[in-house]
Amino acid sequence: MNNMKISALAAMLIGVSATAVSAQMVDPTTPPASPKFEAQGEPVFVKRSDIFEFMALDNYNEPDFVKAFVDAGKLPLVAERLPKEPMVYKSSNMPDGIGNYGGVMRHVIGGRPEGWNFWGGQSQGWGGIDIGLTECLTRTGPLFEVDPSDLEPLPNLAKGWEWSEDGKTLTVHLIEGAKWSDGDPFDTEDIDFYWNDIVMDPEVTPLMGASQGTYSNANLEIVDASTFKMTFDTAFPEQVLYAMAYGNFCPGPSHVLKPAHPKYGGESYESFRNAFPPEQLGFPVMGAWGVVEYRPDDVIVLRRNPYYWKVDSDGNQLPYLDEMHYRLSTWADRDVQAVAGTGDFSNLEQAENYVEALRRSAEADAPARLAFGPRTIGYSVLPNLSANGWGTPDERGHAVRELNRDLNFRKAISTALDRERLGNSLVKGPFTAIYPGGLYAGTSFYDEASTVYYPYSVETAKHYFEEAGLVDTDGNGFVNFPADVMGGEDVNMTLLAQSDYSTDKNLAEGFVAIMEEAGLKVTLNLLPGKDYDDARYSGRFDWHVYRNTSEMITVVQNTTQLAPVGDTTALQHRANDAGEMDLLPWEQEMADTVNAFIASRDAAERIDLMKQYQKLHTENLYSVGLTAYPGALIINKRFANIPAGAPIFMYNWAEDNIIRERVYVPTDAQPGYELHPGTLPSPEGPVTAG
Ligand code: BQZ
Repeated sequence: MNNMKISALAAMLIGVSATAVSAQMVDPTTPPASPKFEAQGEPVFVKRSDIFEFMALDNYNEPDFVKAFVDAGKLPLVAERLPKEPMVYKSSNMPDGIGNYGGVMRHVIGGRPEGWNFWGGQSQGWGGIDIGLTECLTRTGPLFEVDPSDLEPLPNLAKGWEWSEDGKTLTVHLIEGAKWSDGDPFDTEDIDFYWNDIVMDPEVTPLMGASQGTYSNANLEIVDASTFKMTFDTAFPEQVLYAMAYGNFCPGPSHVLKPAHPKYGGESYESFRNAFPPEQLGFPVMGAWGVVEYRPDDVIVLRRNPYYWKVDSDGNQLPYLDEMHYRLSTWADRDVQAVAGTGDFSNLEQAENYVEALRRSAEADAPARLAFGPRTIGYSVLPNLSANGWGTPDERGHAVRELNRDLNFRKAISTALDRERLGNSLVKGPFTAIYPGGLYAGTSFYDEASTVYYPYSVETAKHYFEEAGLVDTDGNGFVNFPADVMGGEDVNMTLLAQSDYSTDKNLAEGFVAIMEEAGLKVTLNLLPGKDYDDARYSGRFDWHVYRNTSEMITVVQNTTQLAPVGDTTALQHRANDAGEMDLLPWEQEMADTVNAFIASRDAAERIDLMKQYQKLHTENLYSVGLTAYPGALIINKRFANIPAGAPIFMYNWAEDNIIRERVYVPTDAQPGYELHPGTLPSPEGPVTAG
C-alpha cells in the first residue's frame, strides 16, 4: 500500500482531519476510486442500421395544415419536397413507436443569439438551438445507444462514404435531392463554400473553431453535385468521420451566405459575420425547425421545416413536433422551469441544483422525469502553455506562462487542491468524484494504472512552489516571483471562468480560496459565455476553468482536441500570430501519441496509445482536474420516444442524443402551447396557407 493510502487510512483511524494529513509530504499516486453512482436506466444497445436507413417509400404524409399550403399552391407536393431516398427512421427503434403530429417542446436557454451565421462564428445561444438548426454530415449524439462493436458515426447529410485502398482518400456521398427550408437544393455547392470559404479561409472562424487540423489536415475536392473527396497524408484517419458531426462539418446555405462573403462581393469579414442578425426570420436551415419569431431577452420560436428530409417508416414527414421554443433566460432557470413544468427540457449539469431538483421530481405530481446518467460532467483548470506570444500577454502574463511551463509549478497547483472539499462545495453525497484530469474514470479508454494523481497536501504544494523558485520573500503569505522577475512582487495569476453558470463560478471561487491557503494569489476574471469563449480561444488567459468536452469521455469525438496536434486544436496551447508553436517535449510526445492513435486501426494498439496519452497528460498536468459528476436529463412526462439511458452529455448533448425530430406528444396530451399554430417559417415570419 503506498504511503498516500497509509496516511489517509491513518487519518481515518485516528480521526485526523484531511488538513492535518495535508501537512505531510505526499508522493504522486493513482486516483482514489470514484464513489459508486448507479446511472438510472441503461441504453438498449442497437446496431447503427437498426435506427434508420435511406430509402424511397411508396407514399408520404404531412400535417393537414401543411397540406393546405400545397392545396393553395404555396408548396410542392410532399414527395417533391423530400429527397429521392429520405432518411427513414425505423419504428422498431422508436421507444414509443410511430408518433403523431402537433405539440411543442419548450426549451429554456442561458445563451443569447448573436445571429444565424454559425459559419461566421456567431452563437445562437446554445441549449440545443444550433444543434437543431445546423444539421451536419454525420451524427454522433445517438451513438450512446450503439453497440460498441458497431461504433462509427451515423450517416446524416452524408448518407455514405468509402475509403480508398491506401486509406488516404475518403469519398463521401451526400443525400440526393434534399433541400434547404426555402426550397434551394442542398448539394456540394454548400460543401465547397463551407470548406474553401469558411474552414480554409484564415479570416473566418466558425462557431466551434473548425480548422483544417480538425480534419487531420485534409484536402477536399468536389467530384459532382452529391460527391466529394478528402485526401490525407496519413492512412485511414477515421476520426475525421467524427469531425464531420455536430459542431465541425455542418454546411451552411451557400446561396445566402456567399453574397455576404468578402470573396464574393461582401463588404468585409465583419459585415459577413454580422449579415444575418437574429431579427432576420426564416433563415434557411436543413434542421427540422426554422425561425419564425425572435423577441430579445424573451423567446425564439421555431416552426417545422416543410422541406425536412427525414420521415418515419409509415412515410410521415418529420418532425412530429410542430413548434419549438427557446426561452431566453439563464441556465439555472432551465433546471427550475423543467422541474416545475413551465419548461420541458434540461440537462441538469449544475450540481448545486441537484438536491432541489431531485426532491421535486420525486413527488407523485412531478411534471417531469429526472434520470441520472453516467459521470460525464467534469471540470479542469487549463494552464496557458504558450511562451511565444499567443494571446499577447503583458510582462506579468508572460512571467506566469513561464511558470506554467514549469512542471513543479503545475504540481504545486495540483497538490494545493483539496478536490474532495471542492466537489462537496457543489453538492454533498455520492455525486462528485476527485478528478485528476485527463480521460474520465469509467470510460472505455480509461486506465487507472496510467493515471497519475497528485494528492492534496499544502506541505507538498509549498515544496513544489519552492522547486519552481517561488517563496514568500516579503512575509505577506503569498509567494513572490524571484527578485529578477517582475521586481520580485507577489505572483498574481489570473483565472478566467464563465459567469453564466453558478458551477463554473463556485469552482473558480473555490479554487482561488484554496490557492490562497497554499500561498498563491489568484485573481478571478469572470466573463459571460461569448466573451469567455473569445478570451480562451484567443489565448487571453493565464489559466481557465473549463467544463470538459467529449474527447475526455469518448476519445473518438474531438480527438484532435486531446493534444496540440495542430496549431489551433488544443485549448491550452495554440500558435502565436506568426503561426509558431513552442511545444514542450512532453507536449510533442503527447501530440505524436494522439496522431498515432488517429492513424491506427488496431484496437489493442489504440488502447495502449491511450494509456500512454493518459500517463503523459496526467503526469505532466497538461490540465489540472478538479471534479467530475453525473448529469441528469429532465424531460416533461408528456413527451414520447425519449430513448432509455440517454446521457445529458457523451458524444454530444442530449438535445442531439434523444433525436428530437422523432419525439412526439400524444394527441390527447397536447396542452395547446403553440404560439403560431398552422404556420410555417418564411422571411416574413410565421405564415399561414390562407
Ligand atoms: C447544452 C449545450 C447544447 C458550449 C454550451 C455553453 C457554451 C459553450 C456548451 C448544455 C449549453 C448547455 O452548453 O450548458 O447543457 O444544452 O448548451 O449546446 O456552455 O457556453 O461554449 O461548448 O455546449
